[in-house]
Amino acid sequence: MLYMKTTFYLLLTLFACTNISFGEDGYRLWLRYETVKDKALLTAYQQKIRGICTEGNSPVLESAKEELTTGLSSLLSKKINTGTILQNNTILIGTAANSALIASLHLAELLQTGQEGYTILTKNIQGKNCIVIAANSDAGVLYGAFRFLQLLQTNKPLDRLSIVTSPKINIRLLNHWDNLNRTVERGYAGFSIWKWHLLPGYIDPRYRDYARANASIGINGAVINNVNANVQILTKDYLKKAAAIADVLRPWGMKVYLAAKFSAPIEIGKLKTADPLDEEVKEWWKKKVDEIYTYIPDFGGFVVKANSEGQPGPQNYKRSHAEGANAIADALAPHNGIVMWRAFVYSNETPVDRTKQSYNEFKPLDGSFRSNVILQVKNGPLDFQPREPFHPLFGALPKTSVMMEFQITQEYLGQGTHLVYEAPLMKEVLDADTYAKGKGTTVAKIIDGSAEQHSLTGIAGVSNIGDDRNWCGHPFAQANWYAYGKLTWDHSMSADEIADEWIRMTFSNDAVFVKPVKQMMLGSRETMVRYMTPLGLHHIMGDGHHYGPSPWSDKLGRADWNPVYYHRADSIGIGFERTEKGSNALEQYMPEVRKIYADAATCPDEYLLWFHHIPWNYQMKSGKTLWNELCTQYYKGVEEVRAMQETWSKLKNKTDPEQFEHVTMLLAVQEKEAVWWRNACVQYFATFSKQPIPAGFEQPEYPLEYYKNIRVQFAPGNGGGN
Ligand code: GCW
Repeated sequence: MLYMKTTFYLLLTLFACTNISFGEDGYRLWLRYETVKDKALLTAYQQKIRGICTEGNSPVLESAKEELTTGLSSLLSKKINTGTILQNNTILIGTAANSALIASLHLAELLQTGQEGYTILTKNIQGKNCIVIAANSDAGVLYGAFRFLQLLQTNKPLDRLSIVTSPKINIRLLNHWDNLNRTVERGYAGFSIWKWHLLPGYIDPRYRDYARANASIGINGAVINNVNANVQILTKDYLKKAAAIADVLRPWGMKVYLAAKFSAPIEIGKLKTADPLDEEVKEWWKKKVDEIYTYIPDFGGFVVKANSEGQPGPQNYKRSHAEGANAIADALAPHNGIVMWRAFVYSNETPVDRTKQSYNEFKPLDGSFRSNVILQVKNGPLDFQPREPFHPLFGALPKTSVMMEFQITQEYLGQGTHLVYEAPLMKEVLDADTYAKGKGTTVAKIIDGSAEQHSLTGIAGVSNIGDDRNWCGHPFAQANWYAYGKLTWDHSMSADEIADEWIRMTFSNDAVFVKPVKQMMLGSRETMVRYMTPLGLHHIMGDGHHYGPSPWSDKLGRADWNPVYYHRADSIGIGFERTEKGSNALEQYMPEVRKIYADAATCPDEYLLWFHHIPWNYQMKSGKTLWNELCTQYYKGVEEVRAMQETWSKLKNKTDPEQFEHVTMLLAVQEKEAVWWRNACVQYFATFSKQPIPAGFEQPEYPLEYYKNIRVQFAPGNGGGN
């Protein structure tokens, strides 16, 4: 045993002495806890941190203690003692309820930390120099422990700590679009991490690491199955499996939620109807929910995708979405469970403008949902495109709790191969001004409940996690999981700040590495917009799998599934007219927002073709014609990917060789695909503009027909059953 311990510390020292670590496979995510490289800092940290003092016990507190102990011993390359006696240079952790020491401090900070927040303070207690991590709940202590470790991981000073924080949003979830057969809808990182067939008997150690990672960024729950739900999840066998997952997640402050299929009363309840106003149906949901709570006592609730993309829903029975949601919500209410009812709906009749549907459907229902129903609204009115304006439902439903749904997985954002840092996209939406209650009513203030005084607040991110060794496929895709989590806790953080933390924790604190990588990440989303859908274009990707460009597609079953429906290119120009001259989708926004977008002259370039059909020779703000600007954007996008390759190539000796190679290869794929997007789109749109690609730009390698004939077979994430 002693021998093993010595070897462990020897190894730690060995790693600490070298500049880089080898064989980094990404499994540890941002929780690597590599020994602090800066010698002076390491010594300072070692002196300040001798041990951990904690009183009381609970599974969550145990997690906090364990994480701190392993994290600190690795970061500081020394043994960390834990005990109940306060000594000099100890970290005191706990709540006033479980620690008499903390209670005796009467910390005013705890009045501001709410249920899940925490405070981290440098404090002299009874003549001893301490660091206090205190909270009102064990979960708060856990979040504080992770934050403290993060301070060391990112080499921050510990001298005058005075952190007081609490999450701005209460329900902070991942949505897994994971099928019971372990395929993942729109997943690009392998199969589902949930080994359903082996549950509940075999508990993959990965579940715990998954929970740790989520806790480290403040995520407090997960919907573990696809919104295109398989009704089996609500059967006894599967509930036992879900309960086994819940047991692993619970000590890390996470709750399990399930996606429920509206027709469950028929499919597994053997009833004749799923009509939400039918007494037997209501009774069925009540019994089912009661049963779930016998397996999972802290079950969070359901997400429901109804009357959307073929899923059954209340409209099958001529009932409204509110009537549907309320019937299920009533069953959950006695247990404090919630229903997250998705607003991503569209009717069977092809509409004038698909982006108007969700608002048209839900706006009239404001005020008719139960208090435990929260409407889950995608960030934009269409569908997770590289860029969309914010969804007009944000700010339009003052009497309804509304939560955000982001897509972390990169369905439309380069899938598994493109380096796209999504925090700028998320921030763009969160910071958008709805003007719902005057200037400054941002989307963030709608979803954190502050604008309209809602206490049921939530945010969901469609997970990008799979069973790939590194969890997310692309090493940089981990940053999107991380950034999403950070923003769920504090949407006022900047994309820059979050990237900075992530790079330092995941790769290195070396400024020579951090600076260029951060720059590359921060620009990457705009770069992707440029080579895929510049100037407000949208939905011009491949059919079904959504991989690669296909702006010419016009043969799909419904008009609004086809790219041509969205770009509307013709001999005059390009773009979807959404002002009153066209579909008037703009009408769904507040007058101040309308004013910004209604006039092509003032509408920002980013949204021009989203809201306007613009003539090819229209003069843009840049002075160029629309056609020239469109080409310029596509070409610039490709150039920027090449610049990313250049930046990365210079960092060869600054990071782990395995990861370096991985990213190098993926950037090469991204460059090829960016060129594919550019060449396909520019040549296709040229058939309408009847203008050549401007002089000076490299000519596409192949003619348009070549790109039209590319058939992508077996692209991941598409189909596979649920
Ligand atoms: O973007 C679309 C996806 C579907 C998905 C749907 C939804 C789960 O292509 O795969 O289905 O959105 O959000 O329901």
